[in-house]
Amino acid sequence: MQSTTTLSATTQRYIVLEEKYGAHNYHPLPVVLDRGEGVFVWDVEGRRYYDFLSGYSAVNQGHCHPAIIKALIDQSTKLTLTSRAFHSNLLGEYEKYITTFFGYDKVLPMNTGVEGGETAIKLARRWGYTVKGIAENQAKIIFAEGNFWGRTMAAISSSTDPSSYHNFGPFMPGFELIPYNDLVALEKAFQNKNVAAFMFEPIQGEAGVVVPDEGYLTGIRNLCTEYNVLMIADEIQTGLARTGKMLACDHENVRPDILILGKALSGGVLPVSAVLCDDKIMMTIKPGEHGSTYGGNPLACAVAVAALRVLKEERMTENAAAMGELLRKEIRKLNSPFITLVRGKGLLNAIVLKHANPEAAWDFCLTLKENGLLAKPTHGDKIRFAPPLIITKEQLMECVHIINKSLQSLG
Ligand code: PXG
Repeated sequence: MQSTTTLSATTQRYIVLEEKYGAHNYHPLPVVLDRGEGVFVWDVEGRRYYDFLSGYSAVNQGHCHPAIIKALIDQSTKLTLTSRAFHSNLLGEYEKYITTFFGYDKVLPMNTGVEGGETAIKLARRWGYTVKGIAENQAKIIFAEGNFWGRTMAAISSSTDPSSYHNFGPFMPGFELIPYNDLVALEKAFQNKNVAAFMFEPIQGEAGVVVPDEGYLTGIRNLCTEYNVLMIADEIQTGLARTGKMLACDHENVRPDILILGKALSGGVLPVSAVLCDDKIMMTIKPGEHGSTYGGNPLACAVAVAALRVLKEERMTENAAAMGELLRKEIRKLNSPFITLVRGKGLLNAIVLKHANPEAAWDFCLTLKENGLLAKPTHGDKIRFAPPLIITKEQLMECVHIINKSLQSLG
């Protein structure tokens, strides 16, 4: 690990300040950023980097996208928050826009991704009791091992990662785990009549971009329909053009019963999440039974419409598909003995690094940083490569060059 003493005094000052006054719940790379534009970010020394994390896929549209920032600035001078105690002139417009965009009857607006997940589970439980007829407090939600959907008590209650749940118990009851990418296990779990929903990521992001077999999504859809269980797709990381389709479920033309979106729904500008479903599910929650001070605020509505609009207008889905294909092909062509695997869809990719040194992935990210590209390891040996979806072919090839140069130094 690089010690902060090798860093410039300016960079070090910012890092020391965070370490002294901030909780130690993250382990960031030693780089201090103060500006972003498109696929680039700059540090406080003025050095430019390609951003290959994109705020964990929140910045799909690129940093400070002009149309999104314009929507933010224009709306911020008019009205930012009404609370849901009153109506606003933008909420209905936004709700109409996003439900038409994704083809659902209704949307429930929230803020962070994990709140979207919590909301989806509440909806599923309520539907389970009032529509499916599950006995009181008996509802079960099934999750896949390796899932990640945030850090609240409910989210860590479904986690199989000790660094998420250890010493934070007791946990939420009514959650059950099965292996990911395993339709036999799913059908077995569905034998229990109390199962209300299966909540899953179409590609597991934080787990290291784990892509399931083709047919998995279709299999989930079919089993959910057959057993009257809600299919909840957490597309917070996979959605919004990231994987080369507007939704990752579109790769198999599958429509989830409940769709959760977040992250890039604001293009990285502010926390905006959404839960979409049809009336038969959404209408089971009545006035006063769920909410959030900031959910559906006018500023978020204006930003979200702009964030969705530019995805379509600038054909980011198509670019993500083409550039992702190119990135995987070019990395495979490098034939590095240190890369055991390149996987992903669109611009949600990861490499698996093989090296005698257990710190190799971290060290490799430090070298990438020195060479002008920011990426972050996950689960030790995996490194996500997920640039903004507006990256051009020339930029991508420069990034492949940086990756190649950095691999040489692993020696
Ligand atoms: N669902 C998925 C699939 C995610 O990747 C969330 C839900 C939660 O979103 P919020 O906005 O509540 O963070 C995520 C989050 C981290 C981290 O360390 C978070 C994510 C990915 C990697 C790291 O917080 N995604």
